[in-house]
Amino acid sequence: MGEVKLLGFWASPYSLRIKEALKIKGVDYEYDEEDLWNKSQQVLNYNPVHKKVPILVHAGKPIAESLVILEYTDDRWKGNPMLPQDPYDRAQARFWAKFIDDQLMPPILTALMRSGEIAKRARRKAEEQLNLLENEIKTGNKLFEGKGMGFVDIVGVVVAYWVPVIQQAAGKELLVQKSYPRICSWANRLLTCNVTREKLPPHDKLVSFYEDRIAAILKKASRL
Ligand SMILES: N[C@@H](CCC(=O)N[C@@H](CS)C(=O)NCC(=O)O)C(=O)O
Repeated sequence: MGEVKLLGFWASPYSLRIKEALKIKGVDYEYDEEDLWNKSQQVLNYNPVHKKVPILVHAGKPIAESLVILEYTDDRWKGNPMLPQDPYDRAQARFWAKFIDDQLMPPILTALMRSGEIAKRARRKAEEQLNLLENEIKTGNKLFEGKGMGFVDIVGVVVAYWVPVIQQAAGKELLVQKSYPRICSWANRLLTCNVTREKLPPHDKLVSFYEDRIAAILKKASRL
């Protein structure tokens, strides 16, 4: 099948997805920890478009973007499928994964990591999106049952682990049990799964990483 290498970053929720997927598939790989403030030539060569990690290199060929890598991994190593088998269910899984990355996380991150009017506006948007997800889970959508780690579950770990960490680092509350009980139950199920628990970055180290990031972002914004 060829050699597998993952270029990642310890605090990256996107890198974690690929670590989980490779674990689920039972694929051995070499791991290169990247310095995102001093990117290696491999990152620039393998992902010239975004210059971001994760990047999976399989038999010398690079694949970038976590959702694309997850699909590649599922197609390439057939055991323990992550996407559902039924075409409609697969489409739904892709839809909700994209929703999490494109619609839900950006306003949450802005609400938590910025200040003032920008944060306030983002918070309203984030609440709207969280309500959409809460209502979707309420309909009984099977993708959020959190039984085993499917495609949407793996993507959802960013909501389950990173959002509470960033909330703590920012000293703000947004995703809370009393407002979003179904999202929080799903998140708790994801975090009790062994594959997730084994791979998560250490909690306190991650909080302090985000405290520094938030301080840097706010300092930069105050100079503008
Ligand atoms: N949409 C990308 C996001 C990846 C991403 O944002 N990676 C961050 C680390 S968490 C990165 O490499 N940042 C470097 C940079 O922005 O220059 C994915 O799903 O893989």
